[in-house]
Amino acid sequence: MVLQSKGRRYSEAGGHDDDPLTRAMAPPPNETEAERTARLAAEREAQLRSDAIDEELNRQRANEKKTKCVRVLLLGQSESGKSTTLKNFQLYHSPKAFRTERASWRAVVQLNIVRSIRLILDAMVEAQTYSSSPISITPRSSDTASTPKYPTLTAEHLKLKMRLSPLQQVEEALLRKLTPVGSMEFEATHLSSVTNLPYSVRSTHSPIELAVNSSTPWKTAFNRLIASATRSSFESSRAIDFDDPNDPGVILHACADDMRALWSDPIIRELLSVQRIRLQDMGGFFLDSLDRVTSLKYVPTDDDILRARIKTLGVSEHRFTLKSGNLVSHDWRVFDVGGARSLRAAWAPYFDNMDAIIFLAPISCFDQVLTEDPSINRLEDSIFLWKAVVSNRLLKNTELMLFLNKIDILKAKLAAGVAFGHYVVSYGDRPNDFESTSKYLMKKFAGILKQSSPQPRPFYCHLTTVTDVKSTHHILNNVKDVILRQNLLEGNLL
Ligand SMILES: Nc1nc2c(ncn2[C@@H]2O[C@H](COP(=O)(O)OP(=O)(O)OP(=O)(O)O)[C@@H](O)[C@H]2O)c(=O)[nH]1
Ligand SMILES: [Mg+2]
Repeated sequence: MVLQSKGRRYSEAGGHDDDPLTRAMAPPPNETEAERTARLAAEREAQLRSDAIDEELNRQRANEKKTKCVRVLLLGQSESGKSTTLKNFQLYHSPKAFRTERASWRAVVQLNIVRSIRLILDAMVEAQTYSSSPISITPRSSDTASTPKYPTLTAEHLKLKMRLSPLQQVEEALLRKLTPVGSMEFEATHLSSVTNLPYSVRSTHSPIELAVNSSTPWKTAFNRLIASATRSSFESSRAIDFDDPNDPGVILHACADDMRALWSDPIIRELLSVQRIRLQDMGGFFLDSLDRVTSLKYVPTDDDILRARIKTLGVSEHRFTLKSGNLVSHDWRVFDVGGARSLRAAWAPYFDNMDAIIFLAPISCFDQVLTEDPSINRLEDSIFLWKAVVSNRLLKNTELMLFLNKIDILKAKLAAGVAFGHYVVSYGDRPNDFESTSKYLMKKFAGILKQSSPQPRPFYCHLTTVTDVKSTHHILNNVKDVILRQNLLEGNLL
């Protein structure tokens, strides 16, 4: 029963329904039959329109649901291979865009060559300095008895050294190209030091390396050139102005014979060996391809781009869309961060809301130390980082994919007789071969996951060489499947 009083309507329950919307919707008090029929027809039509809109909205929502975002973070110490893994994703999912950047990578490869040569020249200076004085270099503190003997450099070596001095100009020109004028974000303007030296030597080298802040578009230095190119890989070679007399490639080409002579010289090889400098194990090693990479018309191949080394300072992101078999597509976002110690504080904000982490541990580095802290062994640092990641509660629901990386270098090192057990004491006198060492390390990392994870988690581990496109694509496909399956199982993508 409804009581009417002073124009207001009250229900028996004592409430009132003088809601303005209800009043506006109420039929006029003196509605005729014809008006009523017309009103009901209009209401029916409005209802039909509203239903159609609802249907369209539901369809759109269903479509949006089908395109969910999968977020993957690449973690690991500096030089572990994070950016190289990101390059693999780019090469796989956006090959055309990847290849239009060849002109930028050409400069990085050239800079990498200059760095390798400079390391040899530095080693020669060191040999000259110490040749007539007592040598203070020791392979490890425990090996003080074994004092390395430097080979004697000849006048020809010193001539070579002098003839290669124009490379300093090349280095400066390349750095000017790669680092925009006045950019305060580019902290580093020098090249990397050697980190596979004996502990006592390493601290004497300055640890600054060419780095780019990914928030700064360093590749725009080459945009003028790239803009004129079409997007095919063949055309991208035209993006390079080969006739530019100031192209650093001109001096590099002129120095090619001397660089080759230096790198193939047996005395220089011996000198590097005494100083425990294995250039071929370092990122950005191109000395075995000098003919090709110093040719005047050199354009980097995909493989060269994967091998080129430039340190990351900021955060890079790569997006791509993947269609699954059932036609549901997912947007993927892969984040690459800087791995140097001073940059690790920037990782934490990315921990929230990550579906998976690909953690890279370069296991060939068992005999090396961190550039940023020569008192820390690189393998030890990777293990420490892995433990920190697996035990982090924010990441307890994040899928972890471990890449024990740089196995090509590990194999070469073991074959060259570098003793794993000498650096990893707990390994004891087990065989110094790849099968045994890799198995030992897998067990070690698996054990840490088991012990330190806040909840039981599967151990996904791959032995990788991420500079190898073919095997890496195979592994990344597998990783993508696992991430997708797990996320679908957990309902994150439904
Ligand atoms: N031989 C070999 N070289 C590798 C492998 N993985 C990476 N590299 C090289 O090692 C160097 C360092 O790799 P990056 O991908 O730049 O390392 P990063 O983890 O991004 O390093 P930061 O940016 O300093 O954190 C590059 O020159 C790579 O080409 C590998 O499996 N084998
Ligand atoms: Mg990087």
